[in-house]
Amino acid sequence: MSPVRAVLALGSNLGESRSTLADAVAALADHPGMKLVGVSPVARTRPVGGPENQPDYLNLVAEFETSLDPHALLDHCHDIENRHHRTREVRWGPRTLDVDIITYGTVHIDDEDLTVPHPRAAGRAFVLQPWAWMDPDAMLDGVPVAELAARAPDLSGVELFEGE
Ligand code: PH2
Ligand code: MG
Ligand code: MG
Repeated sequence: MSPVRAVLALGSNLGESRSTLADAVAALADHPGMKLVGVSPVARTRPVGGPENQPDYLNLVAEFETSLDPHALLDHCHDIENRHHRTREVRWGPRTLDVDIITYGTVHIDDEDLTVPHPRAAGRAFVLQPWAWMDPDAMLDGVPVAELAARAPDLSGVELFEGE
């Protein structure tokens, strides 16, 4: 199988989020079927959905060249989440680490385990804005990511994270 470009989105709003995200990108890349192509700057983002009063998130997007098929890539993402003690309790609730597959080449998948492109990515600035920072020419299903970011309802809650 020839390698495919996959875009992954990472988020964290519990624990040492900045180092969790850095460790997770390194762990994702540390696999024979994965090669890191690019990482976005980190965004500090207000939570979208989920319980009231959860902490702000740090989010980033990373692009990989992968020889894993989509479900093997999903398993790899879950492995890395589990290493960071991710528990799955409240939908959209606070988490140490979330790793989502946003795109897998231009492939469309919709089965019980995986929907690609990610079904909500086109409307989420916490994914789109870091992605556009990383790759100003990126496209999602034929639409410029930067354009989608500009009209996403949560754009005002997304800012560049410069450390604290
Ligand atoms: N992830 C969610 C739901 N809401 N909000 C922000 N700001 N960042 C996230 O990563 C996020 C969210 C579901 O995975
Ligand atoms: Mg998610
Ligand atoms: Mg997820």
